Amino acid sequence: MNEKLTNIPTNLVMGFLGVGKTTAILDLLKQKPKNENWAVLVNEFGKVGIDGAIFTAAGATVKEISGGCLCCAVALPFQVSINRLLKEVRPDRLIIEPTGLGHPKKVLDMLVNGSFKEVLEVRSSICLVDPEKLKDPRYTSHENFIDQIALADVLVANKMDLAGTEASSLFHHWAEKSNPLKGLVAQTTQGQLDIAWLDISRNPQRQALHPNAHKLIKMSSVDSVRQQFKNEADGYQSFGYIFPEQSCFDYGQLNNLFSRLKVERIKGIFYTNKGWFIINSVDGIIDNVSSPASSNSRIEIIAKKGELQDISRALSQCKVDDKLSE
Ligand SMILES: Nc1nc2c(ncn2[C@@H]2O[C@H](COP(=O)(O)OP(=O)(O)OP(=O)(O)O)[C@@H](O)[C@H]2O)c(=O)[nH]1
Ligand SMILES: [Mg+2]
Repeated sequence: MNEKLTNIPTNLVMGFLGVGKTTAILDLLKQKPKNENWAVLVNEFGKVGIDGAIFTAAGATVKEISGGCLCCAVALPFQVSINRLLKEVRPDRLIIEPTGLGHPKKVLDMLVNGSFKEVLEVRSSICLVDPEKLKDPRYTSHENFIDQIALADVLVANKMDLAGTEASSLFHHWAEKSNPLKGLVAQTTQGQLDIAWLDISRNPQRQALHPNAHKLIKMSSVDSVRQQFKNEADGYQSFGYIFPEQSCFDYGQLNNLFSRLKVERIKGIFYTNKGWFIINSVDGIIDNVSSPASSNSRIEIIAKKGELQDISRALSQCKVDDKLSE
């Protein structure tokens, strides 16, 4: 009979949309001791999950929960998925990537005080911050952004290659004013974290400043025939599209379309005339990485509320011949 699972080291890797959470977890997985088995649970705001495929392509054991955030819309699937992961994988460590739009308080409460109390040992919560965002009051006044920083034990400035001196000193100011002080403050690029930071202990004295700010995400619209999904919460909207298996897109036209969109975040997996690609865009910087074949082409776009309309037609116009007819 299997031994009862207890005290599995568990970490949250949080931070606002596109700050580099997935990049950081992929880097941590490369540092994982060979004899250990880690599981990753990733949560996406939109219904069309992309990060799960990125982790799977990197060979990680992953469960993806999409279509809301862990604390509200998908709280139940969250608990079911953790149970399943623990049972199937019996991991030596569990890493959780909550959606960048989520509020971490309820997630931490569920892990620390809920039914996982005996099973998981929650260690440091790591928050990544893009220092340039600290210059923009639209972020620094966003309650979820503030509380991701407030509840972190380890605070890391990522994207230091893009950070100017003003942004860098703002980051230090935020770190210094945190109370209790952070267990560790660091700066990095490409999400390079030291694996030892995962074992820094959690400080239960950390308090959310806006514990009730986060509003329940509702799946505002699901068109299951056309495979189009919309979601909305806390001033943001997501649009998700899943395309028929045989769709093939023109690589150049897709990139042209994405470069014209003024949105917060684009994540997609596409079969194109140049092969399979993962497309990632934050702050207008588009990053394409070739990818193993996936089940279908799909995309998730997140924009501030009212700043994006349905782009299904524009996407369809980027299609070339279907794969099956090649
Ligand atoms: N310039 C620069 N880009 C980075 C750095 N770290 C990550 N990125 C890029 O930022 C984009 C988003 O990275 P992700 O790791 O997907 O970010 P995320 O926080 O997981 O995004 P969401 O899950 O959508 O919130 C990708 O294109 C990364 O390659 C960095 O240090 N510098
Ligand atoms: Mg991610």
